[in-house]
Amino acid sequence: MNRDGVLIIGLGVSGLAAARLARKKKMTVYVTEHRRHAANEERFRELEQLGIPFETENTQRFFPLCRQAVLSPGIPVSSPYIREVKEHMALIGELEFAFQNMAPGKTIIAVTGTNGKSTTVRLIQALLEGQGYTAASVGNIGLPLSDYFDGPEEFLVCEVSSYQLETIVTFKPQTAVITNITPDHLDRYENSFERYFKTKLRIAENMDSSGRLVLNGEDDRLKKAASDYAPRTFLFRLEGLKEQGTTVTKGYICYQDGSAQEKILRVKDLALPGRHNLENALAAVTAVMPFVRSQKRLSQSLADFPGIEHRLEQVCEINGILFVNDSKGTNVDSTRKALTAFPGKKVVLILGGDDAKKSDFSPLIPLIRKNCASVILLGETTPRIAPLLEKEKVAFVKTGSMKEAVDRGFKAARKGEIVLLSPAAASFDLYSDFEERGRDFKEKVFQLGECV
Ligand code: UMA
Repeated sequence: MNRDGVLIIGLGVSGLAAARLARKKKMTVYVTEHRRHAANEERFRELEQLGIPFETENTQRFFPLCRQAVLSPGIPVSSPYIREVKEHMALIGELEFAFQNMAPGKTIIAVTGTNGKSTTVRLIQALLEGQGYTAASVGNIGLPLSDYFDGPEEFLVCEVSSYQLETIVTFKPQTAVITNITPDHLDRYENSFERYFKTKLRIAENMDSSGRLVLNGEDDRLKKAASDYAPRTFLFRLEGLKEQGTTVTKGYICYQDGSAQEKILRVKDLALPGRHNLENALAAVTAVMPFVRSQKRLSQSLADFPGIEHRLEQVCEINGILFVNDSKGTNVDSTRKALTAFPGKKVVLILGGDDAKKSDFSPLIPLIRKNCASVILLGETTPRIAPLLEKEKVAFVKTGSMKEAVDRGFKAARKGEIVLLSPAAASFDLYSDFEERGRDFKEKVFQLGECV
């Protein structure tokens, strides 16, 4: 029996992209996916068109034909099926598979971190394009690296999740950025922040001294841990930066390398709102600096960048109430950042979602007390958040749908206040992903009345 096949495990967007890549590279490929339903029907149809054999339950049927498995990031390596797979063949993740097959000549800038990844990725792409390069934002942002392995782009700006880093072997970006690391996804790491932290750092494990590692300079633990790695380290921090990297001096975003300091842009000319976005901007500048051809164009692209959908996205204003979609706020830290993005304004917060992560919501309470007029609870987390708010005497209502949450938020908010969807939880209790949740929020907002 010929054992040269590749077994793609999972037929989400990653699995499909890996299957396409394998087929283009003329590999013998099989797909195993444990569910066939309306939402993935089109993917199965594509496999049929490509002539790729598949099964709709995870069995051992293809094991004797395969030497390598390619895992989708959402499937934990510790699951019983994956343990069986590993007894029969080598296992890598989709990101690693794409990297191993990457066409030569591309520069990969990889971005990981708990929050700010997507904004930083999109901003790096915009800054590179502003310099005249071709670039794409890929990876965990929703566009698997496998779909870009032989594309025309000179730069691939790749958002990388901890899930993807669990299964790398040789993945080696030229530049890596770690935006920040705070607790998230701990359910996947036996509740150990240490394990999650170490997984994130794997982004730099194959880089050598020609690489550039961009780190959040406010995180001493990160700086210390990164000193074990080979690439040159550049930092970003809002103030007091002594090392090489990007900081704010006298109201200007400044880049410093050695003794010289270059002014890039006045902070108040940045379109992106919030302190955390300023940090993302500093990170992005630090990452692109070696590729800058025109500093004037760098300043312009930085000033013009409007932000991304579902991330503190200003939807519209109705009767003087601003609606903000932060559906991508899927963890506690991210919602804390959202709550500090509107200084001097009171917020009606729509909070809650899927409870699989069993996050501790108590770190939100001081900011809710300080910045929120009231809280609208939605989703599976309600029974765990409600008692916390009750204890702190914070006004809240429980709702059962996005429509109800938006209607209640609109009624509760006064002129000049903000209705903010920032759930601090994943969306899978009511939606297929945070994008669907964000779109639903916006749709319900648009139904309220005339937007300005
Ligand atoms: N499955 C099996 N057997 C199992 C378990 C699952 O066959 O035992 C199947 C599932 O039915 C599913 C597939 O395997 O069809 C798993 O797919 P997946 O969950 O890996 O999803 P993809 O569509 O491939 O999307 C993944 C990322 N999803 C996750 O990491 C959970 C997407 O990140 C990413 O955008 C995409 O690859 C492209 O790189 C999403 C995410 O939530 C947005 N990421 C987390 C985050 O950002 O916090 C890490």
